[in-house]
Amino acid sequence: MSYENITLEQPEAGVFLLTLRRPRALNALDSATLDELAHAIARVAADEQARVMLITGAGERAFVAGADIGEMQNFSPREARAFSEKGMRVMRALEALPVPVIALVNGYALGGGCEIALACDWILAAENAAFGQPEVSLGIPPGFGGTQRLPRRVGRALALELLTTGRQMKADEALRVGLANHVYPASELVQRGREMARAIASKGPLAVRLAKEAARRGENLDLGNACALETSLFALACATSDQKEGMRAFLEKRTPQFQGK
Ligand code: CO8
Repeated sequence: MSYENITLEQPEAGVFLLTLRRPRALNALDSATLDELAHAIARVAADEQARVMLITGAGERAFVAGADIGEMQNFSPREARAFSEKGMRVMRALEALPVPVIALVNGYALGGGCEIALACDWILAAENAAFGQPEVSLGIPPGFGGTQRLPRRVGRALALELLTTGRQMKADEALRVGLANHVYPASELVQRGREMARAIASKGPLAVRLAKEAARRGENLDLGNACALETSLFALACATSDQKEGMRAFLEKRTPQFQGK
């Protein structure tokens, strides 16, 4: 499949960079873009050499300005349901990727754009980032998971304020409330993302996947079961040659050579 609205590059081994590219609509998500996203995410999911994925928006103004309002304008309830379900599948697939996924939010991340960022494992924001769920201004609630992931990320009270007022949150506030992990000048954002990706790619690949799996799957378990899950995954890691290599390298005071096995 060739893409028209996104690009998927591999700037270095194991590091994928997905860029949303619909400049005429500030990278807004229409059905075709969601299909392309689903396809690209499946490619990364199937790649055993994948270490980390970065997602950003083309241009200087927007990460993603939401779902495409032109496409949604005349939706029947049936079409709206199908579109919401398509978006939901993309967000779930993103969240379920076995490798860390980092959103590089450069400019507007509104509506479906904020929902993509929330489906990523964490967010690096440019100084001009603006997050928000402005759907109520259009007479709709969010439809790609924003009502569920935003409260889980920033707490129910702040999420409900944002969801019901449509207020935009700037980068400094996003940093303060824990929505963004770091804020950088816009011109440095991709570079900083790539540096972080490189740092992750240098670690034990299976250990990184297991850490993500434990954190993600444990989220919906009670603490006892979540810790039992961690124990099982920890024990599994000790069946890998990477674990032997990582510990041997430490004791021999050298850099480990991980094989992902
Ligand atoms: N959809 C379609 N086109 C868009 C969108 C969008 N979400 N956002 C911007 N554009 C277009 C504009 O129409 C404009 O096109 P044109 O140049 O042809 O007039 C172009 O992008 C540039 O936009 P502006 O001229 O408006 O640029 P500004 O700098 O003045 O403003 C904003 C930038 C603030 C981002 C403004 O464009 C804006 O408010 N955009 C809409 C933001 C929004 O409401 N997003 C939420 C959409 S709803 C949603 O995401 C729901 C997801 C789940 C749906 C499931 C239900 C079925």
